Amino acid sequence: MKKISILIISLIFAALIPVYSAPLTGGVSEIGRGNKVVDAKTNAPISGARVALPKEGYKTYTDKNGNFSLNTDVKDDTIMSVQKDGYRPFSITINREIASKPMVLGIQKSAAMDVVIDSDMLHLGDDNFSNDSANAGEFRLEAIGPSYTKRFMMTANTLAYNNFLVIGSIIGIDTKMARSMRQNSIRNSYSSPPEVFFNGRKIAEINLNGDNQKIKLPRALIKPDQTNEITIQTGVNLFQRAYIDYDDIELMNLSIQTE
Ligand SMILES: [Ca+2]
Ligand SMILES: [Ca+2]
Repeated sequence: MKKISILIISLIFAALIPVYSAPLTGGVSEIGRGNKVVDAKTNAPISGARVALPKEGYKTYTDKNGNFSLNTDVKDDTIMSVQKDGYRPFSITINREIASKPMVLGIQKSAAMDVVIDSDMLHLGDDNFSNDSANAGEFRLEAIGPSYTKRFMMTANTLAYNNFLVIGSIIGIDTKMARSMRQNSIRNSYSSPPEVFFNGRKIAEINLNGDNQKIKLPRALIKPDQTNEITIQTGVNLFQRAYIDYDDIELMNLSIQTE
């Protein structure tokens, strides 16, 4: 009995030693440190901004000097978002290389006529994708299907300006152009581009992944002081004939901005 308890105690100590010794030998990683959120116009630090990596289920807030650390592992491309009351939703696609250097993120004050359509991360597609797809390793949210539709109001005075649908960030597009830009490593296939519809008319195709993509809303299609509708439809794998394989993509921060 005594031998058994000694054995158990030794096993507990053996299990604890690596845990305690890790910080002594490994030190504190500098990756993800030295980051800051500032006002894009004044460069003033912004405290209490919410910084998130939605797919990693990670969030943190900036301190009183606008500083924040990313205490999580970043591998492939992933979307980082910054939210703060009174400012436009901000997002940027980062990866390990980008996260390993200090990031200074300038966010813009929101304008009176801005319409935030969606600030959540959306996954379009069918949850069926190759490991070679753009950002395949990062998908965690379940797909909501091949398309996303949202209705929103636009006031009559927007007609005096240029209005844009702004997509904060988009990843996972596997078009021929995305492949030629080395945004994925698929060799044998590609997909048609995601399509954007405004009030039922196609207004754009999105061929590349990236941040802050702006699509002009044709003035003639705007319904002033009424409900307007935006639809984003993901593409299909053009080399899969046996069944429909929608291109799995993720996007974040949809808004209407006026200039
Ligand atoms: Ca798919
Ligand atoms: Ca994809």
